[in-house]
Amino acid sequence: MPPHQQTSSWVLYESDASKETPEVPPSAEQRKWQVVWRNVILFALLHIGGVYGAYLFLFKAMWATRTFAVFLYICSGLGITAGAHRLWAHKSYKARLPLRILLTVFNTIAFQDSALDWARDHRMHHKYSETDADPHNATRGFFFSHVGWLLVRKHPEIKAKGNTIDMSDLKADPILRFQKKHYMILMPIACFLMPTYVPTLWGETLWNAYFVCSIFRYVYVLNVTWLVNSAAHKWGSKPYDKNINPVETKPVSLVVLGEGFHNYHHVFPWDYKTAELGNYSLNITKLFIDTMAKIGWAYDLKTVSTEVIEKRVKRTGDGSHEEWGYEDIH
Ligand code: ST9
Ligand code: ZN
Ligand code: ZN
Repeated sequence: MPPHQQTSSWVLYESDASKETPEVPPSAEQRKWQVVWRNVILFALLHIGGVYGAYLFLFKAMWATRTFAVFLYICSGLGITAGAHRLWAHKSYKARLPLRILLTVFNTIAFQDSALDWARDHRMHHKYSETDADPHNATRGFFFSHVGWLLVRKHPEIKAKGNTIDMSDLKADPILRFQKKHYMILMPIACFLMPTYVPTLWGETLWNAYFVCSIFRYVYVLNVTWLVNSAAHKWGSKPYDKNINPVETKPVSLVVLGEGFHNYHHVFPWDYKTAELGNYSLNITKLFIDTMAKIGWAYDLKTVSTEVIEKRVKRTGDGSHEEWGYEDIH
């Protein structure tokens, strides 16, 4: 087995501050694609609709409709960042029932498949990062890690190694089971019908409401999410571990509600901030979780000590940590 095919020793909830990473970033071997043409056609149509929706958003829609589209972007985005990612995939904090229900609703508006399936793929992405068992293996290039992985059958390694992922914690949650069981009813209501209906209450046309608040908003949130798999595995600095591909990128972080500090996140995946400091302006998700903690809906927020971070920066960082100015702030 070539070195990049070997499984990582990363354990989901334990500190991997001492984990050794290969000195040469991995690269993928040739692969025969089994293209799923249904997805190619649906995503092509969706993106054409998305571009048209962007035009209506910019030039035609009512201000209330535009505001509602942005509101849905933030809510559905939080359903992915605070819900599927930081709460369910990583268990970086705990949430009480009302927050779990709210995040499930937000998550369903985002239509990125059920939170159970999302978390399963994401746990694979961390455990088998940049190998064939990583669903969006970034060593296969920008396009594959962005959207290509949703257009082809999964690599057999994903299905083979999938059973090493313990999902019992999430399967025990009746809300997540309910979402998965009724996904094909809940998702169309949350992602398409509700966003199309609500703007008609202030006099918007069904046409504008559908293309702006459903299609454009959905395509936009999909693409910024995918940027974390593509751009944030490619262009940026590596203050915490220079031997892996994930990077720190402020531009991406800005549009993904604080999820662009991806070098940090891959090194310390259990930190609820998914960043060293979690500057509010670039990390709306941290602001949201902190607010939920203040009202008692979120608790047990996990983070990483400055000493552990500094040790790791010295041992495997690319030297860019100082440029980020963290030393002065700590
Ligand atoms: C979407 C998801 O877009 C995006 C996720 C992005 C993740 C980003 C992460 C970055 C960090 C967080 C940042 C967030 C930022 C957010 C910002 C917001 C502002 N383990 O999949 P199937 C087995 S979704 C174990 O059909 P195929 C299993 O038995 C977009 N087993 O494989 C499974 O059956 P079941 C909307 C696994 O046939 C069976 O295989 N959704 C695993 O190869 C079949 O699985 C779509 O467009 C595993 N990991 O098809 C749907 N995986 O599920 C697109 C599979 O019953 N997907 N198995 O247990 C598909 O059509 C198909 O999945 C496929 C592969 C064609 C891609
Ligand atoms: Zn990643
Ligand atoms: Zn993650």
